Amino acid sequence: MARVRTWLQILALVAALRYSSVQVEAQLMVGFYRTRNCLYAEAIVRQTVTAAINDDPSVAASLIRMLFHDCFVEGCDASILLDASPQNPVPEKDAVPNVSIRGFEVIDAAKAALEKTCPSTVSCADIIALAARDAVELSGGQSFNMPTGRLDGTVSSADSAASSLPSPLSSTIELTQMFLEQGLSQDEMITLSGAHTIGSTTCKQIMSRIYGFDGTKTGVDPNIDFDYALYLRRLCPEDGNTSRSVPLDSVSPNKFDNMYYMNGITGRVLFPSDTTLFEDGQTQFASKLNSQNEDLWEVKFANAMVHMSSIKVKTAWPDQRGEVRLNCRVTNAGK
Ligand code: HEM
Ligand SMILES: *[C@@H]1O[C@H](CO)[C@@H](O)[C@H](O)[C@H]1NC(C)=O
Ligand SMILES: CC(=O)N[C@H]1CO[C@H](CO)[C@@H](O)[C@@H]1O
Repeated sequence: MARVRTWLQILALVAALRYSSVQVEAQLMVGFYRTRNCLYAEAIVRQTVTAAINDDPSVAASLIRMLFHDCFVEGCDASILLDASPQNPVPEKDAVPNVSIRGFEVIDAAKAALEKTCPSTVSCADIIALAARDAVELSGGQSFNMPTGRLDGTVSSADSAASSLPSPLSSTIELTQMFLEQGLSQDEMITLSGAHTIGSTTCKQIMSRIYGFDGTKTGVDPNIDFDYALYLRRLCPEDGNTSRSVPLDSVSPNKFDNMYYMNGITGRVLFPSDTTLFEDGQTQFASKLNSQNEDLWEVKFANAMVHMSSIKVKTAWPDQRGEVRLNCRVTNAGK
């Protein structure tokens, strides 16, 4: 009896998830702000992002990662932008995996420009999604339509960030599970990991793979190409400054191409969570395919970005959980 009840609960949950995701996708739409009298919403974001990237190309990677982190924690609702406040002393922004997200000032600049042209109209969540889309294209990736119509959330917590975001030490099974929990497939997980074709990390994140690695004479993780490890050791000397930056893709660090997968098949990716995609029998084949067919991967990447950016979006008016924030760093109630 208890077992039957459990099954019924699972079925009900599956039905509910289905229903809610269908509803959500029906409500986001390409060009939403044209229907809200804000013809130039996307152009204004684009202009701001272009200026920021011209000024500092490394901003592109941060903006793409920002969308990933926003969407995986409480849905794509700009919760990642909220600053600490007395009511919410430890927001998502301050969670451990978030330490290095940058680019908040680009979102602020776009929001300020939008508030002048279309007051209280364009959500911060949509700005994040559009900025990430533009960052892909401006770094040489595919251009694609990004549906809009998200509302901004009113909750943000470091705890949920810590539990929903994958760790760079995750295995294929763990990565797959975490993406599935967000409604994304294993293939989408592999496809989206290709974003590690731009951007950087710091030495401290990789030291344990290139020095004193357990059980090897060289001290290097045997899943890393040895010449690549020597190159990394030059960038990150053993007793040097571990805050120095290391490109995720050492071949074309600022170009949004499929080099991540080419690097991966030769053991030249940085995190265990990258390496596993090329070593595990479940993911090896798809990773290799992405290395061989850049056009296919670019299209899959665009589709997966659109899918990711629909995770648990808030679109219904009026709804206490959703609003168009006036300042992306605080909720309209001042929290
Ligand atoms: C599959 C699970 C993933 C893990 C475990 C992971 C982990 C990481 C880690 C540890 C960093 C370095 C952060 C730092 O040291 O500053 C990083 C950087 C980055 N990640 Fe991921 N990531 C994953 C998936 C994704 C996805 C889905 C995207 C976007 C679609 C993404 C985009 C990026 C970008 C662009 C950077 C460079 C950021 C910068 O230069 O500021 N990652 N990731
Ligand atoms: C370490 O490197 C970072 C980034 O390059 C720099 O900001 C910092 O000042 C350096 N610290 C020391 C002690 O040299
Ligand atoms: C730079 C930054 O915001 N660091 C924070 C990251 O998260 C830890 C743990 O919550 C905080 O102690 C840091 O201040």
